[in-house]
Amino acid sequence: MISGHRVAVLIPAYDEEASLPGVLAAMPRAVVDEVVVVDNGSRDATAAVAARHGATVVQEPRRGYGAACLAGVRRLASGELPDIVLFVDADWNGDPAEVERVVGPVVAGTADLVIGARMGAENRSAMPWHARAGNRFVLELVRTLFGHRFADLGPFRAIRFTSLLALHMDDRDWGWTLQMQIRAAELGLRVLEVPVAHRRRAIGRSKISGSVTGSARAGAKMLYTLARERLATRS
Ligand SMILES: Nc1nc2c(ncn2[C@@H]2O[C@H](COP(=O)(O)OP(=O)(O)O)[C@@H](O)[C@H]2O)c(=O)[nH]1
Ligand SMILES: [Mg+2]
Repeated sequence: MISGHRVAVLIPAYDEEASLPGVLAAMPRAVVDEVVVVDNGSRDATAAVAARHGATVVQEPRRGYGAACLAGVRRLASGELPDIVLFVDADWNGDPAEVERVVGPVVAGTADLVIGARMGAENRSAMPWHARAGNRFVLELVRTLFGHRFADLGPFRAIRFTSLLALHMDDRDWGWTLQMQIRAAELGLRVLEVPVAHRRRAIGRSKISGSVTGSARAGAKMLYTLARERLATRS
């Protein structure tokens, strides 16, 4: 609880038994009220590890990053409503102080969506070239097609819960973060990007940007999302 704001953390997880303990331990208790881990059909002990470390576990057997996030949002909407949702990847190893930096502007009422943008020199080595290139390409298309300028599509982000519900998110895959920021901007929400450090996954296996084909697959999903959003908003 921070200044009377209930903060829920949502972590989509697929085979993350190794990295979850570190992520869950890093969540500052002074800020975070509840952690929901969505086990997206993991073959390892993700669910048991998450529960043991105090998280609420939601099962979503239908695979997909967005599908997992949607399942988590549905759960949050059915309980004690949070004021703010913070999305955190299961391999996150940023500085715990960043949690407050990303949540802060929503608490202060100066932003509705705060995107942790992976900027700065230290990130250049942490993100493989194909992930960086894909990110840049997609963001350039967003600028051309929608006129919205973003520095990143990073997963680490905080959003006011009522704003999130107003976006009627439905992307079930890697287009999730892209859809969120396009819709937020189109709806006229106040979107802010704050720089965060991005370090290479310390433990466990990278499933997307760990390989060129992984990045390409995620990029293709994003282009699909981009086309869909463009057709929906300008028809
Ligand atoms: N829901 C869901 N999450 C996934 C899947 N694959 C990876 N993830 C999660 O998405 C996040 C990013 O995956 P990661 O492997 O770290 O990708 P990278 O950062 O690009 O290397 C992590 O929290 C993973 O657990 C999947 O198929 N479904
Ligand atoms: Mg990762």
